[in-house]
Amino acid sequence: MFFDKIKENLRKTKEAIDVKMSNIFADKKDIEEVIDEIEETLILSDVGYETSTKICDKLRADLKKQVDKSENAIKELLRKEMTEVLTSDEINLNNSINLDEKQVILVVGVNGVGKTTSIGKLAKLYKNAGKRVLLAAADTFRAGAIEQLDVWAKRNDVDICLGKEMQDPSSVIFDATKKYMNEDYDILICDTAGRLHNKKNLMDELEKMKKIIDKNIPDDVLKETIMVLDATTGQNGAIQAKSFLEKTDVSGIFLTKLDSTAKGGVVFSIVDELKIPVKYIGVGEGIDDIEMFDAKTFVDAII
Ligand SMILES: Nc1nc2c(ncn2[C@@H]2O[C@H](COP(=O)(O)OP(=O)(O)OP(=O)(O)O)[C@@H](O)[C@H]2O)c(=O)[nH]1
Ligand SMILES: [Mg+2]
Repeated sequence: MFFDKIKENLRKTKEAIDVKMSNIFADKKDIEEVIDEIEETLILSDVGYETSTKICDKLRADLKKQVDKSENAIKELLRKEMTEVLTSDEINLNNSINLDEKQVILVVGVNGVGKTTSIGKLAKLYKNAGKRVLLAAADTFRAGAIEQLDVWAKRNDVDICLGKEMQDPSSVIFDATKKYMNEDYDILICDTAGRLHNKKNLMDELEKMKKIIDKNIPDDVLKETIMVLDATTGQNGAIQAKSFLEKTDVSGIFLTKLDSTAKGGVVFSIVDELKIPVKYIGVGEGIDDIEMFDAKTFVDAII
């Protein structure tokens, strides 16, 4: 049931990869030709050039070692290689999600990617796990942003520190971290602006907020910076993420809107190139449209 839901949510990406793959096998071709076409399919599905090449090089090497070169056997190997990209030792997996750990999560990302909505979903996830959740509305720049997060707080019946429009966002984070400590919450999730007067401004503000979190929150609380990325932007989103990362550290990714795009293959290029784990995925606009990312389940759903 659970697996069927994921499969349905990732249907567009599956169509882009799996259906094309079946066409490759439909005509009799030699094995080299098959792998070349698989590589092309992956590149066209936003897996990214380098990551696709890497996966297919390994596939070629694997296939040399085995006799069975049927469609099923090749797909099985492909699933293995693709899962490995997502679970490689190089990725900092010290932070597999632990719903039981105390944590402060700073949510960052450019405007419109789905930060506020994703915070609403996370709040429900943690609340359902029995945690006391506090939200901080530190996007004081865009008109209406504070009210938007407040709506999610009310929907979830969790507390919130409300900034005032144009208030210094760091002062909202200051108040929220104090309240988190004084009132012994489990989870603090902070919304931030996707856009300020300019990009340098935005990065400087994020650094300021991180410093305040570091100062006010002791080391036994996990501190996360989650970057939200919009999957519908495919490779462009991956490039955008790279430039973001030059300026600020990120501990995990929340990849949104996978329900409405065929570009879900971008997961592989993000994880492979940025070496940052995808921790959550967004699969719709509703409060329950969130999944904790699992590499094997993801790969099995699209191939
Ligand atoms: N289909 C789909 N839509 C989503 C998902 N996550 C967010 N959205 C939609 O994306 C749009 C933008 O979401 P917001 O949460 O306002 O994005 P934001 O990053 O906070 O935007 P700013 O505050 O303007 O920077 C809304 O229409 C959301 O409903 C998702 O997983 N799937
Ligand atoms: Mg927002």
